[in-house]
Amino acid sequence: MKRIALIFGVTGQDGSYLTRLLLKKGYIVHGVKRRSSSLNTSRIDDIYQEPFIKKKNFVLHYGDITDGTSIFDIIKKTKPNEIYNLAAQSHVAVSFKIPEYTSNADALGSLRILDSIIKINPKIKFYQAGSSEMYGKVQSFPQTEKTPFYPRSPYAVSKVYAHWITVNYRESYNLFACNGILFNHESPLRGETFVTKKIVKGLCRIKLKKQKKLYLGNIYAKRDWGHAEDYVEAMWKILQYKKPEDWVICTGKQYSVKQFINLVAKNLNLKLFWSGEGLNEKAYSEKNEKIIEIKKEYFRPAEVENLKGNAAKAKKHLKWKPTKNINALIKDMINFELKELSYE
Ligand code: NAP
Ligand code: G4F
Repeated sequence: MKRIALIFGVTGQDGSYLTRLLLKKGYIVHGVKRRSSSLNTSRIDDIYQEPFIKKKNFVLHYGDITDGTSIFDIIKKTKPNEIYNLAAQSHVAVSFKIPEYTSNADALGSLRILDSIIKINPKIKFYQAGSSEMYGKVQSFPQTEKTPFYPRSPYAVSKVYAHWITVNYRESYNLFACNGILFNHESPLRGETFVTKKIVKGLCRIKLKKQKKLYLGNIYAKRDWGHAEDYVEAMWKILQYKKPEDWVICTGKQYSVKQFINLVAKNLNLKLFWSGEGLNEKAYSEKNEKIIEIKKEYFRPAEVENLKGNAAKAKKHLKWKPTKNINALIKDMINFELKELSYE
């Protein structure tokens, strides 16, 4: 019997990599996409061209994580063995602008799926896309499954709710429901307004003289950045483990946004000269052109300054470890961007 997976958030960065992984493993994959006035399937359209996929093994359904009726109907119709909840308003800064919607989608969305599972088939395995943002104002270092949460944004507060409702349904109804606590993971398919993609795209365009300047916010925040392709493998492993548990997935290495900028610039052979402090900090090119400036509008009302995880549990029990370091990630992102720019 072929295994059936249902992915909420199939059109996102992780949805795209997870779909490819599961199809390669022989799953039938159902994905939930939102109705949108412009096309929102660009990350998954080319999956149909892949030699490993039979068209009938990948099916898309219209639905929305804020709409309980569509969630219930899709789960009932597709009869999945595994559900991956990747759907979210996933931008932390935007969550301060649309806190109510973010909470509805990111917190209650998970509840809606869990509640449909107990009504339709409690044997369905469930993966919740948790986030290192839940550690927020970090209470210990590095962060593990035991580190207490201290969320710093409506996004992170919503993810904490989703985390605990997943634990609660696991304990109350004996569900195979798991939380992945994933640290930042990036790729060529990363959304354009996240900082790594913004930096890679911006510096590639500056290098090719298609753009003059890049505007950023807090470049002293530190993150533990991995590659999304590695992290979707962890999601799958989490649901294959002998019992349902919660897992930290990270690289254990930390860089500041400024270090990330410098690494991208080095890879592009762009020399950067930094000067000034705070909002006046700037980076200049060899020809003394202002390339990077800091803008207040990109700072958040509350910041998460310092994330670095410890994935010892996943390494030991899931036999998972990241295969791509920061340099491999940056090279992958740059190569993709330069190829895209060559079509412009
Ligand atoms: P992403 O690229 O922003 O993708 C989010 C997905 O959710 C998209 O398919 C989006 O659809 C969909 N979505 C948003 N609102 C929805 C709604 N109301 N109903 C149905 N679908 C909706 O995010 P990602 O980077 O792939 O992350 C996947 C998940 O992991 C998210 O839950 C995120 O919060 C979480 N996470 C991400 C990271 C990371 O570093 N990437 C780390 C930890 C946790 P559209 O394409 O139509 O917008
Ligand atoms: O790339 P970011 O927007 O990612 P952030 O806020 O860490 O959230 C991402 O990772 C989480 C996992 O920890 C996910 F749960 C979440 O869904 C998302 O995928 O920002 C990274 C850092 C922040 O400290 C931010 O203040 O970069 C700083 N930053 C500086 N200038 C900027 C910018 N962030 C963005 N997006 N844009 C800037 O211009």
